[in-house]
Amino acid sequence: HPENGDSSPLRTLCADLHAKIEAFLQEDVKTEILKSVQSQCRHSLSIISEALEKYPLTSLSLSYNGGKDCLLLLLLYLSLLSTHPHLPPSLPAILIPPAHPFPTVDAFIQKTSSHYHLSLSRYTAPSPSGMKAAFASYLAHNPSIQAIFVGTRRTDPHGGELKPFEMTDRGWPSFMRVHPVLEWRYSEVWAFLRWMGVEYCELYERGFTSLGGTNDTVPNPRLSLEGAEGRYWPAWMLEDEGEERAGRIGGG
Ligand code: FMN
Repeated sequence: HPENGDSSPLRTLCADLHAKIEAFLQEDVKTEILKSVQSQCRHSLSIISEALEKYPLTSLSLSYNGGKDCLLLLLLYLSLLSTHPHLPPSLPAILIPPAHPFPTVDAFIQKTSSHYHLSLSRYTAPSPSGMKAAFASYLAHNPSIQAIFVGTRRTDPHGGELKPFEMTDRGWPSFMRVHPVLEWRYSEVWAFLRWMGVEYCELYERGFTSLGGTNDTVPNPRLSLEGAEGRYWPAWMLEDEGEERAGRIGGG
């Protein structure tokens, strides 16, 4: 077992998550959805392992915005770190919030970045082109960072053509994007998070299925509770996965 930091809070957290995810993978699950979640987990873990072989931990960061997909990614990443020999006290992560963030999402990010021991660099309210500037600044201030885990899935607006390991596009600050959860379907993400019993952002309990900013995100109309105006089913009840972004305004 790793020689130092055995009882650091981060290592304890990683060990707990590792045990939980291993138990899930070993379980003789009965439903098709949980079987597919098991295979998605194995696939994602293999991509994260590959990243950990290719890059020293000090050169890895995580794009974290408090959403369900990056939460899923974070849990898998932490579980694999349980046997890493040299864990820092906290892990590099970067947040580039939308121009008009939800206070609820902010609060969730605060709470979870502390709970999961993230050292979160936050860049405030960028214009769309400000995202490049934010990454350029992040890399300039953190020159060891070479690769960033991103929770993009295939069905996201920009997810169609991505590979698990993909350098940023021309014209973007240069780093490797690592996409371990590309192939997860909407229902699988929820099945996993609910099986794990972890806290997720409460907006998902109120019918939001995709989190943007306050100016471009409303609860998903497909989840509206009949006869109870302004009330919604939780995000995980959405059956038509093609409607995940039905609460996003303006195609964002
Ligand atoms: N967009 C690009 O066009 N090329 C890139 O190389 C690129 N790299 C990104 C790397 C990271 C870590 C993140 C978080 C975003 C990157 N983006 C890049 C922007 C995303 O494709 C997307 O436009 C942005 O995250 C906004 O997503 P949304 O429209 O779903 O809110």
